[in-house]
Amino acid sequence: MWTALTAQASGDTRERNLVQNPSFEEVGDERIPPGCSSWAPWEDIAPEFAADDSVARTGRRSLRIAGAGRTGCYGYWAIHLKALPPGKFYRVSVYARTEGVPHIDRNVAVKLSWLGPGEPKGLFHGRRGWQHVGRRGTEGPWHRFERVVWTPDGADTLRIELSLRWAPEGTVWFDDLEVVEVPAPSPRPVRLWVAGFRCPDRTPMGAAKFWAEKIDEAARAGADLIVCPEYAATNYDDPAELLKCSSPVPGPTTDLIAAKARQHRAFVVYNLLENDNSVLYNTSVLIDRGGQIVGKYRKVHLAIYECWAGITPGHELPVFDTELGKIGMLICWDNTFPESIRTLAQQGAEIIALSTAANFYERGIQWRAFDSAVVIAESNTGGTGSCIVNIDGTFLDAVTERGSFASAEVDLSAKTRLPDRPQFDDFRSRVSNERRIEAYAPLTDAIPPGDTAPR
Ligand SMILES: [Ca+2]
Repeated sequence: MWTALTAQASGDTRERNLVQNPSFEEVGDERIPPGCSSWAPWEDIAPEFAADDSVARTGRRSLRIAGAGRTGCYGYWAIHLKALPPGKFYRVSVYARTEGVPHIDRNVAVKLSWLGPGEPKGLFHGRRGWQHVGRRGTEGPWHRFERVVWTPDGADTLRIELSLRWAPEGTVWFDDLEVVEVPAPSPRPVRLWVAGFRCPDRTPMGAAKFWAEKIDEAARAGADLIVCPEYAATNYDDPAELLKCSSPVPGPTTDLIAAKARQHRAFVVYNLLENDNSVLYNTSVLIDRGGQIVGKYRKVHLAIYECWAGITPGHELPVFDTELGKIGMLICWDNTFPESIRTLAQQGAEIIALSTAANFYERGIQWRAFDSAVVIAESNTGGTGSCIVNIDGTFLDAVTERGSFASAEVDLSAKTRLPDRPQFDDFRSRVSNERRIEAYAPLTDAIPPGDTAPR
């Protein structure tokens, strides 16, 4: 008690590990570390559990699970932390090393379950949410798993599961489990603004001047990120006209938009027909508060008329790490392919700025957001269809009449819980971690050079 009081009085903020025996050095009866228990669904698929004196990250011992040659092997070491107060945040971390494990992110899982007092501790019922702890890096042969979690409503017990699954020839060792209380993450509010106006001027500078005025309007609404719609130069029948509609990047049009971004201290996503030495791209540019171009992306999936007109596709779906958060951009037809948003989400995108010229995403847009747990800010050239969709697929705001805008604030630090569905706590992490890329080979199987076989 004296130590605790002294630490408090001196403002010592050293983190205290809530895990007893975190390095698994002590062992009790049957050489099981106190506080740990092993579990498998039934004997035929049970892996082998042991405290291992031959492998350790620190001290001289670790927790081992081996697949024991059993197809379908599945089991975990469980550690419970009880009497945790509500509304607190914790950083959970553990180290693991493997041998003979085909895919560490599939076959080794560090999972958390939250249990309430006095509830049945069944496999499914009684859990008040669960979360994955993702792999964050390596230190020598050891992989570090880490994440920050919080005590959900009604829960007071954290159950940590250190598991091996579906790796009959694999072995995993765990060591140095740590759970420490950390401050609640700071809010990360971002006010999004999407245009619902039709631009009457299709010349590059005419369009830029029109959108510069709209950026003034967005700034009055307090926007942090302003999304302009797809430029959609109208005359795709006449290549000479199309060239006149194009602009270099950077160039006079982006300079004008950048000046507005700087004036209003707002981020802007601006779409235009980019001319790069007479090669044309449908390009969106991300400009920061200081008026600097953070990056650009060129539409990957071209509309068929764009192909006919001679526009060239881009080949990348980049994500830009900004002071607002991680931002990905999409242009119209790119969003028709769910792979586009998933590719951005897997790179950590939190906000997708979608510039469109067609209003046929109205229903699909909600599933696009839900599928990958991202915020989508869509601005449509035609006006209606512009909207802001939250990570759970709900509309935060939408333009229903042409000539207005939609605006909403999102907190990117918020727990990504789906309302009324606590078992989906942190849906984004689950989607990311539970993907099975091994089964997606037909999606990612690039056409080899010279391959002309029909597909
Ligand atoms: Ca140890």
